[in-house]
Amino acid sequence: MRATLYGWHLSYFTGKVLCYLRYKQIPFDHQAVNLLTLAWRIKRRTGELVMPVLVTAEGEWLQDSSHIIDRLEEAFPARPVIPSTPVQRFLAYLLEAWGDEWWVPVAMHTRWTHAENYALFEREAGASLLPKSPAFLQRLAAAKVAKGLRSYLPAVGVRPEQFDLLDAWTVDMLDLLERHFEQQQFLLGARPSLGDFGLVGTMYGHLGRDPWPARELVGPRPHLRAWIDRMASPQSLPDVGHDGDQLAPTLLPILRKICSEFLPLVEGINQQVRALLPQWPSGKVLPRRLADVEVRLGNGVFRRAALPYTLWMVQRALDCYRVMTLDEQEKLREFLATVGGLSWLTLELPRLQRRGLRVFFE
Ligand SMILES: N[C@@H](CCC(=O)N[C@@H](CS)C(=O)NCC(=O)O)C(=O)O
Repeated sequence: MRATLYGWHLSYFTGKVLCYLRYKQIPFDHQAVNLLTLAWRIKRRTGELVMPVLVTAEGEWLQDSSHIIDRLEEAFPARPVIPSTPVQRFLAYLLEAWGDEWWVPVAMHTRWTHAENYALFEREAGASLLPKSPAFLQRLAAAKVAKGLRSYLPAVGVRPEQFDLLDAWTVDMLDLLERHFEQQQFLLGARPSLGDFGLVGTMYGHLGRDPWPARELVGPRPHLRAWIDRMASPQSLPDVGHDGDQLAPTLLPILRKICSEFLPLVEGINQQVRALLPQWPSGKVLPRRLADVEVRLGNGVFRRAALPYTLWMVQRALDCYRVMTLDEQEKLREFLATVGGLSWLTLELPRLQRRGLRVFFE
């Protein structure tokens, strides 16, 4: 039996897993998940109405792109996506968390604020949900899902008063990425790492495919376009490891921004989650979102709801630091000090476990 990936090209986290499976050359069938599978089979097995889900060749249902990748890295060690040297290893996890979590407002804003994107969503979501139904039912089904997704916009920070700030941030960051991909094939060097798969979530299904951002944001940046295309249609690279701990100078301004923007967001979420800790029973899932966190963005202040799940993603990076040798930890600290990121290592996150889209205290 081959693995089956349930998800849509439109979906952020499906894009991440799709690109990963292709790069790893893992045999799989891709099924654009339909309503019955989404609302019944997936819901029953994972407790969530969510994509992507991967059913392994052994028939196990895996949910959460990071969990899927962790499991597949064990089963398919060729072309590892987790570097073995300390700085790159930590950065691969950190970039994954940043790609998965930080970029969500950009992906949602560029899709839902520009009406011209809706035709593609309506067509693909409708045909996937109800493949054999008349077009008007497909349109209704797509509209229902669209309504659910739009209802998340304010929580993730897509609020009209923040559009200008978000647009300006996006242009600056895409310019930094363009400069980087002009110099290097992938974020950490000549082969993709977990970090590239995190970032491609936003870039594949949303910015690279929705007509407005594909034309206005990605089109004018040919090196970014080429990276998205490389991620989506990977060349077969020789099965050797990553390039050691060297990093391209063009990655450094990106890392500095991650430390000056994403780290404060994580600290803000952690503050709220820690405040719950004394009275919250272990094993009981936390609310999916808490109150707003404010972070400085460019010349302004950006507000978005705290998602406790984000801490689980960062915990992955900190776990990789914890098990390093003292010498490796020292090398990582030395590097992080140069990009303003030492505080990543002193974050005191409560120990979290994941259930579906939520987390709980151990
Ligand atoms: N952290 C999960 C997130 C999965 C996720 O949020 N998927 C979106 C589609 S891209 C979804 O199904 N969302 C439904 C919801 O949030 O209720 C992962 O990495 O797989």
